[in-house]
Amino acid sequence: MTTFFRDIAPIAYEGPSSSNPLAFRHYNPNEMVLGKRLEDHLRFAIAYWHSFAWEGGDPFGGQTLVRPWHPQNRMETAKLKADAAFEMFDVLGQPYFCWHDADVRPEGDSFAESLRNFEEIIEYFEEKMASRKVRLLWGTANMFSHRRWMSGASTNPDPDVFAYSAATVKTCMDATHRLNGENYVLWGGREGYETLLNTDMGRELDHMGRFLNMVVDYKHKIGFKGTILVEPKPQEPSKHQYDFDAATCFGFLQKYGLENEVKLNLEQGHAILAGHSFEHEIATAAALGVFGSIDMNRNDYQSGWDTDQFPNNVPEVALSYYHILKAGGLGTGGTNFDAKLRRQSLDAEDLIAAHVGGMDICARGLKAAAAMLEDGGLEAELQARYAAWETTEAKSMLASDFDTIFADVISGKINPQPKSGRQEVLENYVNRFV
Ligand code: XLS
Ligand code: NI
Ligand code: NI
Repeated sequence: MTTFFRDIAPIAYEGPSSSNPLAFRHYNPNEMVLGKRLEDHLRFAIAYWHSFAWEGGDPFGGQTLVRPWHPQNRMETAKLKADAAFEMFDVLGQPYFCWHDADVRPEGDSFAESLRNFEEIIEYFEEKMASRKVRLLWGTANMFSHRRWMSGASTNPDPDVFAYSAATVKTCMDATHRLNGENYVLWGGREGYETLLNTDMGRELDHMGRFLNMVVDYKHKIGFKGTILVEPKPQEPSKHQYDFDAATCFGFLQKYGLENEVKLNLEQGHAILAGHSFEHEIATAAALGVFGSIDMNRNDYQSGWDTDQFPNNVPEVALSYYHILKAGGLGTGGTNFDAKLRRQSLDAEDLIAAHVGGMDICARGLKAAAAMLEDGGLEAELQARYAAWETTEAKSMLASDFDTIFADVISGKINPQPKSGRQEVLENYVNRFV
């Protein structure tokens, strides 16, 4: 036992009228929504990096958070950090967690030493997981923090770094497989560029495509049944990230023959950075058949960078889950809180309250989304708007050609009459549910 969370009891559902900051007011894991438990809809995960590895630094100052598991460069403290992490999982009762290799183990002096450290921690996790319900949603490799990745991982101009990246991902996939992870994620933090003056973009994209094919081959070779996920992000840290958004990623997957093997892990804040709404990214991925999982957070809407705050906007979250439910739900994916405290939020209670609030917001959002689906108002409006496409005339027009269509238009048989798009009516409709 660490002493970090000592006074905090497991969080209970107390209902909307509760004023206890450490109780769920909307997230009741056993509540049935559309015939399924809320916990099984939302599939919450805690991100090891933000909650346990991040020390509170920002571009202007270093560490503000002081934890019993600091400094993080020793095996002893890595185990203490794992103890605290699992204690928090016991407090929150969420079903999943996620990690990068670099969050959980100290870096060694060689690849082999880093791997020994990593494997020891994975074994430690395995022991802890044996007596708990918490499972691994996904593992991933941090190939962006250490200086060796500064010019990219699989897209590095140096083939030795491609090799180091391949060996690193192999070890992270092995560890994910060993812990029965349900997905494996690749976020290309340094897969992009700062200037074309020193970058051969076509070659880098080919290397990234080859690398992802190796990931998929390895998945099949070891019999990993989870989903391989790529996480789009448009900028930060590279000025031009190759995995810009859902549509860009789909084009990339298709070019390298991976659209049936790889899906997307979409993040709220990344969607906004790309100039989209989160529901746009979800609907795009769903329409293209590559929706996988979500990283839930929010950015500060004034500062314009990836602030990774906890979500707090029910109407936004509701529309996101609406499109997720329409797409058939999260599947092997989940709702991973890729979110961190503000650097002044020093206490264990802050960390718990942040997740309690995030889980409640998501629960409210999902319930509102389910209510809209059950009511069917938006679907009915959509059907009405596209109803003319169901007529035999429209269907045969679609199967004809320009000359046939031209004949109908020039004869005056076709003469379009504009109809209202009813946006305000629809916005008012949504407002009844959120
Ligand atoms: C960074 C990304 C990262 C991925 C995992 O912006 O969101 O946290 O989710 O590497
Ligand atoms: Ni992010
Ligand atoms: Ni993320």
